[in-house]
Amino acid sequence: MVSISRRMALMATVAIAGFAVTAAMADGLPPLKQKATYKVGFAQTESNNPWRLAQTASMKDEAAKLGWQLVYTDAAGSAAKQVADVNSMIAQGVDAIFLSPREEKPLIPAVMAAKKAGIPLFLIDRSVDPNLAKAGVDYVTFIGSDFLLEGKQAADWLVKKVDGKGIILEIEGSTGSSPANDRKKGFDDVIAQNPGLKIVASQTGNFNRDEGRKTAEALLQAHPEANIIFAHNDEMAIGAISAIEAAGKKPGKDILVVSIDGEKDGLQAIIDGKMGATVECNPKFGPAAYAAAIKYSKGEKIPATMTNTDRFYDASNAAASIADSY
Ligand code: GYE
Repeated sequence: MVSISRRMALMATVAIAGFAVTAAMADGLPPLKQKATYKVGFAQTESNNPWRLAQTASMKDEAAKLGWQLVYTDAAGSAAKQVADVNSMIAQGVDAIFLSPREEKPLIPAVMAAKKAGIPLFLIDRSVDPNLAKAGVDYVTFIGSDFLLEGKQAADWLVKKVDGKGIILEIEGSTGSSPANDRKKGFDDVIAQNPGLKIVASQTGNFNRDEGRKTAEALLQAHPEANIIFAHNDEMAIGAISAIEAAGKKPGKDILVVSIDGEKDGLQAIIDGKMGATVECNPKFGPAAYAAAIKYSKGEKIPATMTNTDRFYDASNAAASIADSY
């Protein structure tokens, strides 16, 4: 009750003063002033894989095209550092913040600090716990892929490919991150509906190649009967392919590999017959991220979620797609 009447009072004051009521004001989000140029922050999670490098390049290139100043930080895989990075952007007085939150819960304080400081924040690529911070209320919007759908698409492909039968090892992304949580749920839910398929182990490989390789190595030893590996990203899938080969087995033959991202090395693994398929997760956020900020500055209503449309790669299109991959 209190918040509704306060909101109405605010809207009434704004109307009396003769200003346009922007979506931002009505929703309690900090507005973004219309300016010829901006100083914005991009808080990256880490830079240890091609996906991250492609994302950073896209954010930097697009800022340069627009003539905006970009304050760039790299949390080097630490959620605590990423919170500190966002606080430092706030202290530097940026106009808006683009955040790829490493994990769903630890980045909540960063989202809330930006809101409190009156700086609009846009989540790109990863999200935060929706029970603790709300899109359109605590931050402007989430722009990214549908991770549940990615997991589901990987599983659907597999079910068809192996005719509903197989023993699966799952290599998860960084623990507590939204893509790891949702890809697992999307994948596991489909597998649970197929009694001939069984996930015998599921462990993190932290979204990187070497940890993916080590996790695959341990799981292959513990479960020599496994004939399928689902990895939450291509880097870990490629690590797993090395582990399969080191165990004296043939990736793509003895063990089917399916993953997510669509990076160059992933597509090459498909071309080489070592990986079956990968669901695209596009890292090139620059154009969509800054376009959303410009729209927002004009007081236009921004949807709480802006979902990227991604492709699916297998042997039928990997070769044709590799040139514009990263
Ligand atoms: O799949 C992975 C990266 O957050 C969607 O993180 C992203 C994931 C992507 O490190 O390769």
